[in-house]
Amino acid sequence: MVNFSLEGKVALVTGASYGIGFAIATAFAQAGATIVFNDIKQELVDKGLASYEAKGIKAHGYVCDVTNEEQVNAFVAQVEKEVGVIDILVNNAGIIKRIPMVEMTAAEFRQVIDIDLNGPFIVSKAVIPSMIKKGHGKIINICSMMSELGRETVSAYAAAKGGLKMLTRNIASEYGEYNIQCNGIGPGYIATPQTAPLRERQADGSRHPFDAFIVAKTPAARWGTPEDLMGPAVFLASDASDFVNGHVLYVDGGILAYIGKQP
Ligand code: NAP
Ligand code: GCO
Repeated sequence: MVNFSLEGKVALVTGASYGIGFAIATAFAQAGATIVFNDIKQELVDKGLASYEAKGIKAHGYVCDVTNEEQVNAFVAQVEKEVGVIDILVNNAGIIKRIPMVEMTAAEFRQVIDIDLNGPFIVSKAVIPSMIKKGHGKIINICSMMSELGRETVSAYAAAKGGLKMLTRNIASEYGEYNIQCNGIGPGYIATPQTAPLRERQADGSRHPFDAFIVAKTPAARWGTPEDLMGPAVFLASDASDFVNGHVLYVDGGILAYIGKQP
C-alpha cells in the first residue's frame, strides 16, 4: 500500500506561524507528524502556537532567524534534545521586496537573498548530518513561479528563488545516496499576507489590476490558497515520494503552462 503517512516523524517548517508554512505544517500534523516551527519574534511564535492549538495541534515553537547560523545550529540542537531528530524540513520562511531594480539598494537585495536563499542553505546544512545518521530525510524548499519567470520589481526575489531551485537540485545530487530526498514546491499566486498588496481593493471598489491579471493568466481562474499546497507537501514529505528527487512540483493552477486568456 502506498504510504502517505507521516506517523512518528518530526517535521520542521520554518516561518510557519501563518501563511503557507502554517497550512503545510497543519497538513503534516493531520498525517501524523510532530510539528516544529520557528519565527523571528516570540509574539509570532506565541500567535502560531495558539493557532495550532485551535486546530488541536500541539506544536513546538521556537524563536530563530534562519539567516543566523549560530542561532540555527543552537535551535536544531535544542529541537533534537527536546523533540527529536528532524525527519522532514520545509524551508518556507521567506520575504519579498517589490522595488524596481535600479531603485533597489544592495542592502535590500542582500536581505532578500539572505532570507530566501542563504536561510535554506543554513537550515539544510544544520539538519542533514542527523538525517544521514538516521538513514533518511526529506527536505522541501518552497520555491516560486519566480524560480522560472521574472517580472518587474522582483529582481532579488527571482534571483533567490532561481537559486533555491538549483540548491534543491544540488542537495538532491549530493545527499541522495543517504536516502535523503530534496525537492521543491513552486506555488503559483497564493492568497496570503505576502501577496495581500497585489489583491487590495481599489478606492473605487474595483479589483486590483494585478488581481484581475493573475485570474486571467491562471487556467484555474482563481488565486491559490495555502490549503492547495497541503496535499503536494504531504506527498513530498512521505515515503510515497522516495524516488522523487531534485524535482520542483509547481502547484500553480496551470499558470506556467498557459499563455493567458485572450483579451
Ligand atoms: P508570509 O505570509 O509573508 O510568511 C512568511 C513567513 O516567514 C512569516 O511567518 C515570517 O515571519 C517568516 N520569516 C520571514 N523572515 C524570516 C526569518 N529571517 N527567519 C524566520 N522566519 C522568517 O509568506 P507566504 O506567502 O506564507 O510565503 C511562504 C513562502 O512561500 C515564502 O518562501 C514565499 O516566498 C513562498 N511563496 C509564496 C507565494 C505566494 O503567492 N504567497 C508563492 C510562491 C512562493 P515574520 O512574520 O516574523 O516576518
Ligand atoms: C509577486 C508575487 C509572487 C508570488 C509567488 C509566485 O510579487 O509576483 O509575490 O512572487 O509571491 O512567488 O510564485
